[in-house]
Amino acid sequence: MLVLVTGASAGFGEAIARRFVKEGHQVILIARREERLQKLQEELGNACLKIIACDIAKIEMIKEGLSEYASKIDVLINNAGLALGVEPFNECLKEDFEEMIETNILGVVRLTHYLLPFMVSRGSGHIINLGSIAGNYPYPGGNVYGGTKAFLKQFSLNLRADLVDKNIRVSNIEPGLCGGSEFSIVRFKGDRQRAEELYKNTHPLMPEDIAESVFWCANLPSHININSIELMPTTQAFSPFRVHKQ
Ligand code: 8X3
Repeated sequence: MLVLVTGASAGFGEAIARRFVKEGHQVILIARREERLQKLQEELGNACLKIIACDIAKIEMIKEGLSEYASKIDVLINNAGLALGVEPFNECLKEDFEEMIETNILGVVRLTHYLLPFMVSRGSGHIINLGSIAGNYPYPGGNVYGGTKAFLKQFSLNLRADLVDKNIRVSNIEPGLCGGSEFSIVRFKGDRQRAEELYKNTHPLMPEDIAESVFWCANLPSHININSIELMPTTQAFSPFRVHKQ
């Protein structure tokens, strides 16, 4: 299979790329950080057909980079995404929530809109979106991030409705607490200590666990569509509703 992974220079994206290459598949990788992408490409060797060092918001540049391969992509993995800040929404910065919407929603929609017609005309393909438990359950400070992930969940299900007669699969992977990536360092605006605290003395998921679920979805027989997978570490669960008392 030829697999396109966004946000591929670290974390989930890197682990997903490695997982597919390990089983003999080919990958194309998109991410902002060119040096890291180049290093990964060197490691992956011939299995990595191309790297595109570009922000997911720059769809025209991505289209140009993909032009030779667009009609051949079997699996699109919309992984690029971020949480920026954990303040209540009334204290959120405009540039932060706009960047989350730009990357987590528009980045996915634009790239999917570009590649889907190729899959439809070929009569095969699989779109795998990286959602989050934050799209299923609200938590304080999740506001716009949770909203973007809820969008991905519903977008994935609605694509299924459109594509039922096209032999194209759509899956939404919804991880909970996951360490081993830069996700929380970005979420806490570079506060590494706070990010480390979050994962300390617990046993979070790791990027390889997410990669495993993505790989499993993509490698099931083609008549099986996994609509969604919600996965949490065993050490994460639900809290009671919060009640404010005067
Ligand atoms: C984020 C999941 O549990 O770190 O997508 O808030 S969690």
